[in-house]
Amino acid sequence: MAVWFAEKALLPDGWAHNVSITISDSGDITGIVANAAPDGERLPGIVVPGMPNLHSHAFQRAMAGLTEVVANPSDSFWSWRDLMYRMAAKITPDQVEIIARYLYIEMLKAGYTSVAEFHYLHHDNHGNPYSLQDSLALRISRAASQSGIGLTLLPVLYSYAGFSGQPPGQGQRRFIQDTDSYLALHHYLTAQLAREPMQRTGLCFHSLRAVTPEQIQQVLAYHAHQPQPVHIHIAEQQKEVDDCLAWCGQRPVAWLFDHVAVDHHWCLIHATHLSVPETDRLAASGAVAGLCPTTEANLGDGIFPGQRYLSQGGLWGIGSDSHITVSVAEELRWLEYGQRLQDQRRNRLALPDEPAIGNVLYQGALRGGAQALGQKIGRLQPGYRADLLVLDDREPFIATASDAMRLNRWLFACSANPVRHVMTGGRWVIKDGHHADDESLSVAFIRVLKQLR
Ligand code: NGQ
Ligand code: ZN
Repeated sequence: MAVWFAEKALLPDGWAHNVSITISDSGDITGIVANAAPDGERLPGIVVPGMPNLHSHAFQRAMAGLTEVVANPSDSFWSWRDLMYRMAAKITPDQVEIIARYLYIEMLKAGYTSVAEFHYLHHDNHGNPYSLQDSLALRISRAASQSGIGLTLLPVLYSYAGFSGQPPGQGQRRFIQDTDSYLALHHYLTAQLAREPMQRTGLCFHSLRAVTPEQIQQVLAYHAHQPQPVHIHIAEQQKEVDDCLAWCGQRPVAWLFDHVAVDHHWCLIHATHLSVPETDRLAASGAVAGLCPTTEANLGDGIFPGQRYLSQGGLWGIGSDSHITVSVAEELRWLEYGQRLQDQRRNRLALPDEPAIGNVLYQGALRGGAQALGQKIGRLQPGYRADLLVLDDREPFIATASDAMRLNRWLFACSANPVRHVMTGGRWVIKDGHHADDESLSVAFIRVLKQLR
């Protein structure tokens, strides 16, 4: 057991002062007392809960920046995807693990203390399955445990290239499973991850394009006795909406709600293109909208109807997805800025009882992110995992901020990252901006980038 003392800490209902935080040997918070007498070791700075990252394709970190080159005048999400397939086709198991380890350390430094990995890289480069013991998903699990980040591992069911069961293309050969092989992988990984205290599995469908309605029903029926997080990409691009309308006469989110019991276990990734009724249904469902503003901007997806969704009480969280950038602040800032650019107004994502945008953004992303990962995280509260950030109180904007303005100052004013120390599961993983494996992993990551260039 350890007792820490923070002069300022962000609790579920706001900032508290002189907070004593007790953490068990197993890494959970067992006591929080505000206005306490100084006791225990002082946390050198300002304490906030670590942020869950609810959407990641780790291998895509290796191609960040390389696709910002015009190949043809109509470059789009779909031409980016072809380049992504080319990267996915050649990557080796060792490379997957090194990229993920390096990325997860970048995430920790950025303030993400857990990640949901949407993992569909299943087979070797000929499209032949690995044995379960050699599955690439285990490389992800190992990368997470070695970096110290929490993990919700989402092995992905991916069977088809488009609506109505179109046969997969050559570029998708490493992704393709049927329902049985998917369930076997999920079962195996769940047993393996039971040994990792900060890891769990969840269910995942790549998209309505990549699975049939029957497959969704089969997987959910198989797991009906044990509900768990369920993630899906949905309505990311207008073309997906158009193809879905051509397939069934309904928009993707409307179809999902009419055919599947979407509840608080679900996380709908992107959900960019929503009609007003779809926005309101998603908000009322208790499911999480998994927003990835920097990737959605990078890929030209569109803008999520954030203001309406928040006004309807919708839950949401953030993901760094393709990892074009790895920054909690940038993700949250762009969520708000997208709304401003679209509406030609300022301060869009306020709530009736919370006028400061930074507070709405940070607390909202903690709540939705934790729900989407299905873990006891995202709150400095007894019973939750001790995942926390210490912000540098020597940083001028952080040092001088009032309680009401502190998150606004971080998210909208700091040009450098003020995250100084990071604790996950009660252990320090980032100290003064550094991870114990920084040097060895930079060398390994440089080697991988050269190999993949
Ligand atoms: C993915 N990426 O699965 O990596 C997707 C695109 C697709 C993002 N949505 C590929 N950012 O939709 O098939
Ligand atoms: Zn994605």
